[in-house]
Amino acid sequence: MSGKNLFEKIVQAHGLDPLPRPGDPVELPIDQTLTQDATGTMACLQFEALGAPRVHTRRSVGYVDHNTFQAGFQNSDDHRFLKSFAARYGIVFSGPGNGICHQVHLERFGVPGETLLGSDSHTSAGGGIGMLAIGAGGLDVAMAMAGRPFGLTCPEVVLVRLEGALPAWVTAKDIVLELLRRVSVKGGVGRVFEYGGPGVETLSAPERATIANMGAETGATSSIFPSDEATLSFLKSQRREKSFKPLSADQDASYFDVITIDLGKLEPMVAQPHMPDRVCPVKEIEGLNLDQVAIGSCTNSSYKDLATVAAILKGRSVHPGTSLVISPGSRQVMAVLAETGALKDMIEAGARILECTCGPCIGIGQSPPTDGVSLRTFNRNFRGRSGTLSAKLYLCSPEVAAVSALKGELTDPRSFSEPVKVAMPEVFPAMDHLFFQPPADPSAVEVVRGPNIKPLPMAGTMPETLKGEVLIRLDDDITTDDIMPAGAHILALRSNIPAISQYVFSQRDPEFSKRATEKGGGFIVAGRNYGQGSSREHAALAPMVLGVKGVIALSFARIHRANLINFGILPMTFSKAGDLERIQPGDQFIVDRAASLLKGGETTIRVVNATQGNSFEAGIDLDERERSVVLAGGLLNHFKL
Ligand code: MIC
Ligand code: SF4
Repeated sequence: MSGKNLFEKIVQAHGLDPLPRPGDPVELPIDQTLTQDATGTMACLQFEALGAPRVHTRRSVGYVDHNTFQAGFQNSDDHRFLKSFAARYGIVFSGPGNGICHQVHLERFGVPGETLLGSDSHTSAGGGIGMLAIGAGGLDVAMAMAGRPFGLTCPEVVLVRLEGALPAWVTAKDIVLELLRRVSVKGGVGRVFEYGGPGVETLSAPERATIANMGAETGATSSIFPSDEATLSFLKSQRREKSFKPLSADQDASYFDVITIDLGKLEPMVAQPHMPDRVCPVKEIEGLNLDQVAIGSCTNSSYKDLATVAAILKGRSVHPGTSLVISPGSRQVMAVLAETGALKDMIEAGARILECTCGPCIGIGQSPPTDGVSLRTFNRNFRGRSGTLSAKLYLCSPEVAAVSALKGELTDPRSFSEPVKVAMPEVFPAMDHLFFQPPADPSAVEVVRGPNIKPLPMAGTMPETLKGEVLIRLDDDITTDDIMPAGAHILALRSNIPAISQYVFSQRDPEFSKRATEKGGGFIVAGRNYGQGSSREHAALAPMVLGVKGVIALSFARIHRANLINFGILPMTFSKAGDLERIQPGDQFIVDRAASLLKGGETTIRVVNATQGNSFEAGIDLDERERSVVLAGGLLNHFKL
């Protein structure tokens, strides 16, 4: 019998014994949860609907980090609601300005070996310190807060073996960009990437977190690193060494597959518009003029990242044709940058310093000009995500970004100067007084709601026959940003589903919402990897409100598929690509006996195209729990039945 990999060790320590096999439905106990403002209001309303008096996890933290713009009362009301909700139900509250959830969670709350479920796709960043950290929809996180295990399909575990050490100017970001180049934005679906090999020990915990974070762009369920000396030294710098626990895979552990990356052979990389897997070496497209350079986000806003940026900028000046904007990942990062003078170096070089927030990453402020080119240290470059539909977004490391900001054009830093070295502080300021701990007796706490916080919409049980028109036909890799766009204006409506529903597909097809309402709903058809990207359940909840009954795609992204099920929308898969090609928008579909067939455990269903007078077979490959959830009209109904 072979030894165990890290994923198996962690799930076994959480009571999954015998170990599940890839493809098995799993109920994973959750130790910690995190929520953020953009997905958190819904998760809170759902938690309330479950009727639990208090959270049941070891630790739940509620962050406000995405929309801290407060243009109008909507945001501010959400923040107030979230703060009072946290106090009422036993959640630690991290308010606006404290920093981006993944960075702060790593610094102050992450524990190697524990499970973390977050209502944000980049929750996987926790894998940088050996957590089994998974992104999910808000309703799944609400269930976990209420003490229920997380239902998922057991992933295949792939070893990413790192060999050698990174050359000068090549970084952790280039490792994950290389992974994306090789496996694509679909290559991680149904998988966990587990890192091993001698190259691992050359990487610090924040560097590992960069990789685990952006593993989300491959569609992976999670990414995980061992917990070792580097983890201990990170936790010591946070005065949290008590949370340390060594963790590694057995020497003879077995894996579904092995990907080897020779770090010594990597070079600075860049992802081109409009997908994070359109990766090439920087030198191939060097010289590209830049309107904007944006440094920050949960992928690259650690102290090491930003101190390196400051050292590059020190005594120099940002190119006059380029706007450089920097958003530190957390207050402690910002405080140490201030203390060491690095902040002054950034300011004097001409950088525009923002609050510690997601900000430009999600189109909240700093949108590039029309047709503008923006180089970003972020993790997503989907069309329109910056708030400017015609902008072109490129993704790179902080080093490439800083050097390019000085030149005003995309630059391979190896041609720039000797590599810079930064000293890491031995200890970071904890600033724990800036987290609000919930009171032991919450009976006096009132949950405060503003007028933008609307009641939770619920679907009815699934009808026997699904009927309606094809509302939209889409191609491969449709993102949740396509389905439910981001940006300051729309994000302010995250707790107002009737209002946000008017924006479904608004950047692709501005008439979608109106048409869906007029037709009384219908179907969405799409290619591969439908719903990749964010965990936002609004991309399922809003279509549900518009009457969408089913989505037929060649394949689905993990979190979005789960969200569709959670809101009673049936995900179906085309058996043949040709079936998708034949469909025209406006075709009338009838799926007879859908509920009975689903109940009976059938794995295929016949879809009749009444307009074209033909029919095709679609897969309904749902496990038992998923079937009952869809039949009940969603997870909340299922739970209450
Ligand atoms: C994102 O990066 O797309 C977000 C915004 O963080 C989302 C969550 C959301 O839409 O609120 C995510 O990654 O899950
Ligand atoms: Fe925030 Fe961007 Fe990270 Fe999402 S990817 S959590 S928007 S910084």
